Order: sequence, then C-alpha cells, then structure tokens
Amino acid sequence: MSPDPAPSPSLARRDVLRLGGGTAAALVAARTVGSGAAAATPSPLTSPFTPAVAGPILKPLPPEWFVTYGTNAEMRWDSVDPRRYLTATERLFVRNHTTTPTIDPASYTLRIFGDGLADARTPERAHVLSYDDLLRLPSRTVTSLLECTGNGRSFFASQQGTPASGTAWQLGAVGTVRWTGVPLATVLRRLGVRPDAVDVQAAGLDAPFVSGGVDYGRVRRPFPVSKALDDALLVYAMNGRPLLPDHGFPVRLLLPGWVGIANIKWLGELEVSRAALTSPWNTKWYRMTGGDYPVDSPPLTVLPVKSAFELARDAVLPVGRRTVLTGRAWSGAAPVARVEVSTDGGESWDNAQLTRRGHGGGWAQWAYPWRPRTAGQHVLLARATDRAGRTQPETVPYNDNGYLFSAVVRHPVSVA
Ligand SMILES: Nc1nc2c(c(=O)[nH]1)N[C@H]1C(S)=C(S)[C@@H](COP(=O)(O)O)O[C@H]1N2
Ligand SMILES: [Mo]
Repeated sequence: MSPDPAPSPSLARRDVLRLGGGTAAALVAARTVGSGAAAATPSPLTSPFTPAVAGPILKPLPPEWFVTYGTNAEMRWDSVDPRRYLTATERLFVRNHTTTPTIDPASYTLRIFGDGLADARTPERAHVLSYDDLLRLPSRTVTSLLECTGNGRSFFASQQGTPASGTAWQLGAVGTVRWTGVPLATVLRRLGVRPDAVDVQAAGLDAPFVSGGVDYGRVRRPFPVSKALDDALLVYAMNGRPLLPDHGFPVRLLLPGWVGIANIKWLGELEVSRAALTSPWNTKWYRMTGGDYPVDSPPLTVLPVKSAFELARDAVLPVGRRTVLTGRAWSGAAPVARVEVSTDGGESWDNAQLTRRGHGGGWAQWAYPWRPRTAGQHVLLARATDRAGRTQPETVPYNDNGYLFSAVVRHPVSVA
C-alpha cells in the first residue's frame, strides 16, 4: 500500500489536530518494565470522552445508523451518504469480543519483547513505549478498509440455506477510514529484528475472552514479520482525530487489507518470535473449518472482493422514474477494477460507472441509473471484480463460522 496524499473530503480544517509526527529525532525508549520510568508528561491528545458507565460499546448507536447485536453493531447501508467517501468515525461498525475498556493514555504502554528481537527480551524485560513516545515518532497516514471477517454471514442462511454460527451481520461490518500512526517497521527497525524472526503476536488490553466457560485469555493474534515490516501501522488517530475508545484508543494495530481480527484494538503487547506463534484467534477461529474445507486450512489473511448497495433491503423505488442506484465495492488485495449490476435477478448484467476509484486501500464508489418499467418485486445484484482478477462468485463454499461471505448478494426492492 502506498501513502495517500489526497485530502480527505470530510475532514474540515478545524478538525485537524497536530498529531505530533515529524519530530524524527525521537528515539524508541528502551525502558524496561518496572524501571519506574513511566511517562509523566501530559499527552496532547486526551480521550474524546469519559463515560460514566462502562458498557460493551461506548459511542452512541442511533438506530438510523446502526443495527446492534450485543457487543457488536453494524453500519446501516441505507444511512451511507454517497457524497462522502470516508466512513465517519461515529458511524463505523464495532466488533468487540468483550467490552470497550477505558484506557488512560498517561499510563498506557506498549510492551515489545521476544526472541526475534536483535536483543532478545523476555516479557518481564520488554521494551516499553508510552503513548507520547509513539506520538513523537514519524507518522504516516493511509486510507484503508476495515472489515469484519464475518461480514455478510447472515447470507449463508438466507441465500445458501446453511446458517453459520456467529453474529448475523448483513453487509455493514465494513468501513473505509484514514488512519494515522507509526509504521511498525519504524519501531522494529530501531529495536532491531533478527533475520530469522518469523512471527509477531499482537495482544489487546481488553478483558480476557471467556466463552462457554472457557477463558481464552486476551484477544491476540500472530502475523508474519513480513507483514509487520511491510505496511503494519501502530494507529493512534482515525479521520484526523484520536481513536474513539470503541475503536482501540489509545493505540490499535492496522494490517491493511487483512481480516478485521488482525487489527488488534487497545494494543498492549507485541511479541516478535523466531518460532511460529499461535493463539485461539489463528488456530480455533478465523480459519476455515467445516464444510468441505481441509482440517489444516491456513489462518485467514487478505479480505476478498465484495460490494453493497447504499439502499435499504426492501426499499421502495418509483415505477417509470429514473433512480440512480449507488454503492461501494472493495477488496483487500487490489483496487476494484469493475462493478456490474443486474436489475433482473441476475439474468442480465451491465457495467456500473465507477464514480470514485479507491484511495490507497479504500473502497471504490459506483453508480447505476435505473428506470424500472414494471411495478412489483425486483432483485438487484452488484458484482465486483478487483485488479487481482478476483470476481464475486454466485455462491461460496460453506464454513462453520460463516467467514468471508463474498458471493453476490441478492438485494430485494419493491417498485411501486
Ligand atoms: N483487542 C481486541 N481487538 C480486536 C477485537 C477485540 O474484540 N479485541 N475485535 C476484532 C475484530 S473481530 C474486528 S472485526 C475489529 C473491529 O474493529 P472496530 O470495532 O474498530 O470496527 O477489531 C478487531 N480487534
Ligand atoms: Mo471481526
């Protein structure tokens, strides 16, 4: 992914904070845990609000914008404004395994350890970075998708007749955001990484995840050192403002183009290892299991190609009048090359116009004018193709947890 220099259309000048980047002289401090050298300087950024009561999700979830499922909430596609490219922070979906913690940036630390570092460190002797240390390092801003691995899961039931377990997302567990942070490569290069290091494990500071009476520990997931040194970002701002608590304040990981779970929120630890690392989030979950998948299917990484209409399901459209259908298409692998639309349930297809090509790793916007001639029920479909040559299929093979539903979604409307 390349840096994205284009100005954000939805970022008003007055909203731009000075994020502390650019003072390249800042060194990664090699303080050790328990050395008593905790950061005392007040941070230029403070949490946007302090909740009175902790709930699973702290930001408001107005029903016009969100469909809520316990600790998770998805964006309603019919609330998306086609004039805005980025997903506003207030409108981005939330996926919590536990509940959003409230973390004080003044005492926040990121601990980096492992035998893959040039100077091997045990967790007890970890390198420690404060929030201010991170703000002082050179920053980078990128536009990138964030999508839950299970986005679209409900269509395994409604379109393929094989319900999968997990949150019954429609298509709203996705967004495109401008993220600002420190390249993980910058930090790792300063600390020194051994050439034979293979994996980095990122762990969150939210509560341990307990399910069915089993404590699986902190939400954590390993990824290859190659991704760490390529485009991984230690993010402290989204859309020009500090992260919201629900999205990982004070610091989260961004692995551009990769499944949602790879983007660990409330990032507290990074272990750099010379041996392959595991966690339940790459062995038990977030790999394909069940159906016709082999037992050793690899952990999921890159997001597939998908599309959505900016329209309610069962929307009512006027007969005999022109309606411009709009939507977005995205892929974790490459920019979107083409979007086709069918207004007759998939009998015939026509190219939609790409009205805005993706920025960096963000989605593309498309439009398709349609004048329905007959009243009644119609099924709309959109089918995207990316520049990696991947096209949305008609169906996808079943997997037990309903991951990566990338088949074309049937969108019913009525014309009256
Ligand atoms: N620490 C931690 N990180 C996490 C999660 C979590 O529950 N805890 N959920 C993951 C999942 S499954 C997704 S889809 C994304 C959601 O990010 P968002 O809530 O900012 O949209 O965060 C990921 N990072
Ligand atoms: Mo997710």
